[in-house]
Amino acid sequence: IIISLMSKFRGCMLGGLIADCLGSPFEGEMFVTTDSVQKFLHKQLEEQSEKSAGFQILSYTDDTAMTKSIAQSLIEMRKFDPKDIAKRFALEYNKEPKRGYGANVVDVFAALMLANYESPYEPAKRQFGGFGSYGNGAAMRVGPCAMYGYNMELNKLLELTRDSARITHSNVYGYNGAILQCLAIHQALHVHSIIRTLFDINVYLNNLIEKMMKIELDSQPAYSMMNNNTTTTANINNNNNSNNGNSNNHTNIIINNHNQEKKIYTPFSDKLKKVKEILNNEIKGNKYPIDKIVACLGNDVSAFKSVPTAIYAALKGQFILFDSFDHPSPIVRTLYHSISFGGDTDTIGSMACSISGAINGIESVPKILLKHCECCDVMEKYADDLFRLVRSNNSPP
Ligand code: F2R
Ligand code: MG
Ligand code: MG
Ligand code: MG
Repeated sequence: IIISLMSKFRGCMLGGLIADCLGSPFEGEMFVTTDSVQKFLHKQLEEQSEKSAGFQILSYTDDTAMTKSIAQSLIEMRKFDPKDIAKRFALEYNKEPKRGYGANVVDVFAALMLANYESPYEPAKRQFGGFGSYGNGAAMRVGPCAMYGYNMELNKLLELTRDSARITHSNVYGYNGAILQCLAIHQALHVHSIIRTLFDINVYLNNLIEKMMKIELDSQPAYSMMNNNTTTTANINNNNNSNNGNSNNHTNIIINNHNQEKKIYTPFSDKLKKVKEILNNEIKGNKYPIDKIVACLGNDVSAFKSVPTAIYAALKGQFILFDSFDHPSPIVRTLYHSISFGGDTDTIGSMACSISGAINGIESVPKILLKHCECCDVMEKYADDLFRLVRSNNSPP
């Protein structure tokens, strides 16, 4: 099956939307039971008229609000314009502040507005005592960058994505998480048929690991600054929200030829290797309980403990395994896994389903789920506009 690029753009945009809307009722719940997720999804998938009593329209959250702002800006400006994006973020927030934004990012919006959007990277740098946010708020909105950059040279795409992130997230974990999510979508858009075999999964992940490794080797100064800091809340290993056992496991000690120890930090690449290991074992028939996966990959609002989790959910959803939700669509299975992890369900779901939608196209998104979501017509239009922009401008500046 060959899926058209337009279908992939729509799948990416609307996949992100449905999972934001359907995932948000579970956001923040630490222990979600698979029974409750199954019941919820069965109810949303039931064929019923939108006019029937009790038909639920679910609201989108900050994930979609910020994705919309980036899409609108790229479409209207026909280029990446950080001041314009900053302005759209702030105005959108002021118009509808109750979309469940991150607790701290809202201070960036206020500071951006106060400075009339001059120096759009400065307010974010002042967050968290100068360490910047490592939340997943930059990764969750990166879909339009991946689509806009479909034909871009890799280095240009990376620069654009990093800069789109830095408007709110200046911490290396925040912007590298956004870069990883962008590359995951970008690769998914470039995959020419569905992912069917363990071989396909390993090709996809090896590509991602190779690219991420190079990026992380260039990020050593920023990583060591974060990891040497043990006194402030900014140290990601000391994050109290964390429920994983991976503090320190992303440090590689290298002995150089002067016999000195040198620490090399490749946290996201290391997590991707774990994703690969778990998926290989699962596809070969080994079973992992959900709490073990969550302990290993994470499920919280930090980019480090949510972006690799989303990539895992997207890839696992391509298969029908012993613990899959019984549905023919990979995007529905991905949504089910994402919500079952608990924690940041709207965001992990939204990132995972935008990858899945980019692989499988809009045909994989059940129409009935779209009807449950606020704003799906607008999101579809943005996907089409971005598609036309990419087609008319084979390599955007
Ligand atoms: N905020 C939420 N969900 C909770 C409330 C939703 C609920 N429905 C309600 O409104 O009642 N969800 C959204 O936030 C996440 C994205 O967050 P973003 O944009 O990254 O925000 P922020 O504030 O920059 O970071 C989030 C938190 O992470 C911790 N943190 C980040 N950097 C830190 C650092 N350097 N040191 C210490 N802590 C750091 C802080 O606790 C931040 O508040 C998405 O889930 C989206 O859906
Ligand atoms: Mg949200
Ligand atoms: Mg909030
Ligand atoms: Mg969230």
